[in-house]
Amino acid sequence: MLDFNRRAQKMETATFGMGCFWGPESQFGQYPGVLHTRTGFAGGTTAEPTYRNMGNHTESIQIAFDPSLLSYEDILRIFWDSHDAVKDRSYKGRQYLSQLIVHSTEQLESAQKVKSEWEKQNGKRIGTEIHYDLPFYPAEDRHQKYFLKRFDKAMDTLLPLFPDHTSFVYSTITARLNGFVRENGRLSDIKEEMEDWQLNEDAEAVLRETLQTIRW
Ligand code: MHO
Repeated sequence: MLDFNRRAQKMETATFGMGCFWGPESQFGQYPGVLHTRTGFAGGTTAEPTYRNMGNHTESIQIAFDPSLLSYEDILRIFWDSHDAVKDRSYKGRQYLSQLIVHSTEQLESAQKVKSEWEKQNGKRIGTEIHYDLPFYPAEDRHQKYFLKRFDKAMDTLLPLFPDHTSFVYSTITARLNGFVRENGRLSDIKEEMEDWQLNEDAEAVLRETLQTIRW
């Protein structure tokens, strides 16, 4: 099967919650340094969280990114600029908390640095919970690439390009398109960026043809 993932020099993981996970999956899917995205639950202790039985977990997204294209500090600035991390978000238990899971001491140091810079610049205290390397539990299929899946015609064209649902979710092109359908990024920018993905020739041809003919 063809591979529609941007080839990366380095790959790092970032995990965070900032309210209903559909929105941030779409927002972060648009950035050229982001390789793939997924939604899930994190930050709690209860076993086997699901959407209907989240326990003490928080709706979160997890992204794979290439730090040579998008730094972790930039991700954190976007994160804190894109939601209200100051107000108490606990009106629905822990479901919509502002939360950051760091995966290394370097990420923790970046978080402390960017947090205090942001607080100084904005004159407010950030209330984000920060945890060290807690597990991330992927959400059910229907919550992955949620906005893209609202476009039935486009899905009829896209799904057959992938051997299974997992490859559909973990691809760079579906991350970008899930952004595009919410006006996070433009189709022309995706086409241009694709030149740098280092796709094999067949995959590139199929993808370009698809983007040319797809109906929304
Ligand atoms: N208000 C939204 C939240 C969904 S999000 C996955 C809804 O129920 O449609 O929490």
